[in-house]
Order: sequence, then structure tokens, then C-alpha cells
Amino acid sequence: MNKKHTTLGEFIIDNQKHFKYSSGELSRLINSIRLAAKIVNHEVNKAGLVDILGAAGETNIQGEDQQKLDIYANEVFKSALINREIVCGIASEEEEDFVTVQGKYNAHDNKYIVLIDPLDGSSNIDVNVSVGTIFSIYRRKTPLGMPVRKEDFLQKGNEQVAAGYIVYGTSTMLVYTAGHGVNGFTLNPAIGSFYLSHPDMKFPETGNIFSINEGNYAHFPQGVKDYIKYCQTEEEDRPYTFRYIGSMVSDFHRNMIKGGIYIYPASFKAPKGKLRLLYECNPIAFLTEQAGGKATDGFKRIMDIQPTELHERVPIFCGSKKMVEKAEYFMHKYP
Ligand code: AHM
Ligand code: MG
Repeated sequence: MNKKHTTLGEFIIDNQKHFKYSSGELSRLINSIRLAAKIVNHEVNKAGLVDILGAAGETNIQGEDQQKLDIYANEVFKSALINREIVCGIASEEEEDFVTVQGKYNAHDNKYIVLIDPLDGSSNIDVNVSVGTIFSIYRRKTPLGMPVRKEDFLQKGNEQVAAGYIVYGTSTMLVYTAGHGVNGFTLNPAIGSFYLSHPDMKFPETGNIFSINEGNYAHFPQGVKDYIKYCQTEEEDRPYTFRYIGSMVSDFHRNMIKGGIYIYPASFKAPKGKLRLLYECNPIAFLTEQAGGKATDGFKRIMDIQPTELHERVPIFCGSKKMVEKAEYFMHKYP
């Protein structure tokens, strides 16, 4: 197949062969995410017209209630997955508890669960900066035929079947892995199709970009402070370039292409950091490793952490392998 003209739909079908005993369920699931992404993309693109079309909490000219975009995105992804009856449960960063999906004839016989951050970095929308959707897919643990339980969602990241993100940026891209490398697809808005634009994405082994909210410097652990100093010191290939959008998907996407490290560390104010293990860190860690990078909490592999709560947080260091290893070296000085 001419890779240049491969659409996401074709790619998904073509890659189904990787899944042993595949029934096509996972392919249909990713296809639903693709569809929901296009709908959300359309709405995100109109965000700047909010003064004209009406803001959240107001009623628009057609008498419809305007929703906040993150709530809207949550609804779109959820209904795309629920209506197609292809998952048995969904957990979202936007909701306190998980949702059970009964499937056809209330049979509870679908095998996948999805965890989703429908619109990450949504505070950036008001200022026209890129935002993203992050998703993570697992096989259920409990037997088919019964409603999913919390334990189906509290799986280690290393059990993920697929994960990815959509970045609503200058172009809209869907990037995902199903455990056989990372591939990126760019939306052609004129046609409404995603095309394979970034096959087999790989983190450069090292890079020169570091991304961290340095405004929190005073509250960072000493290991992080030392690593920042290292990045800023004039020596060898340093100082590194500092880039922080404040929208994880965009910061991550840039670093994967150019080579870099993204850090959201623990701080004295937030001892477990800010980002959520299940909705943000695990899927990003899976993508990182599939792209040849490294993702840890500064000491241990993110994907080996046993989650205990749906919304638990964890510090994250992810990106080019050598850069993460160097940051870990500084962290280990202050165990
Ligand atoms: P959100 O899930 O509430 O949108 O927060 C997640 C976002 C990430 O995209 C981003 O990297 C981070 O929060 C930025 O946080 P901060 O403003 O503390 O640097
Ligand atoms: Mg988020």
C-alpha cells in the first residue's frame, strides 16, 4: 500500500492482523474514537466564536444550552462508545466514577474498557492554544457476562492494549499505538479523513528541549531543581531550549518529534504531582515506550505502578531516553 495515501480507516484494518484471535472489536473501537475526534475537532475550531455563538451556561440562538467544551467532548466520546456497544465500561477524567456499558441485549459481553481525558489542557482554549484528548484501552479482567467492576479499571499501564491522543493544533492529528509502534495521522479537514502522515514515530535518543512549569520551582524536590540547573548550564550541548505550552499533549507531541523531556514532578504543594495516572500518565507512558523513549516517576517505570484509585496522581518524567535517565540520576541523589 502507498503509505502516503493511507487513511486511518485503512490502516486500522490493515493492522488488525497483529491482534491474535481478533474479532475486529478493537478496530471498531478505535474507529469510534476517530469519529468522535472529528466531531470534537469541529467544535474546538469554533471556540473563538464563543462571544458570537454564546458561552457555556448560556442559551444560544437556537435555544440550545451551550456546554463547556470539556463537558461536550466528554459526552461526544462517551456516546460514540456507548451507542456502538463496543466497550463494557468507560472512565473519564471528567467524572468521579466509571460508567458501566451493558452492550447488546444487556449481555455485558464486550471485552474492552476505555479510560479517557476528553479535553486535556482545556484552560488553554480561551487563548486559542492547542488542547488534546488522551485515551487508553484495556481488556476487562472480570469475566464476560457480568457488569464491569472497579478492578477492571485499576490495571497497571503495562496491560494497556492501545493508547493514543488527538491534538487539536495547527493541524489536528490522531496519534496512537496498539503495541506495535506509534503512528500519527493528520486530519484533512476538507475531506474529513485522517491520513498517515507520521509513520513509526520515534523519540530521538536524546534531545535539547526541556518542558516543565518552572513557576513552581520553589516547591520542587532538590533532584528536579538540580536537573533544571543542569539543563541551563553552558556545557557540551547545553543549555537546552525551554518550551512549555501547558498542554501536555502538545508538549509531548513536539518533544517526540524533536527530542526532549516533559516533566510534571511532585512538589511540596502537590506531593503526587498534578497529572492522573490512569487518564494521562499511563497512555502517555505507553506511547513514549512504543516510540523508544522512557517514562518514569523519577525513580520507577510509570507502567509498573499498581493503581489504587481512579483519579490518583503521579509525578511524570517522559521523553527521550537519555534525557529521562539523566533526570533520574539527579532524582536518585535525594531518595
Ligand atoms: P487538566 O487535565 O486539568 O487540563 O490539566 C492537565 C494539564 C496538562 O495538559 C498540562 O501539561 C498541565 O495541566 C499544566 O499544568 P500547570 O498549569 O500546573 O503547569
Ligand atoms: Mg487532563
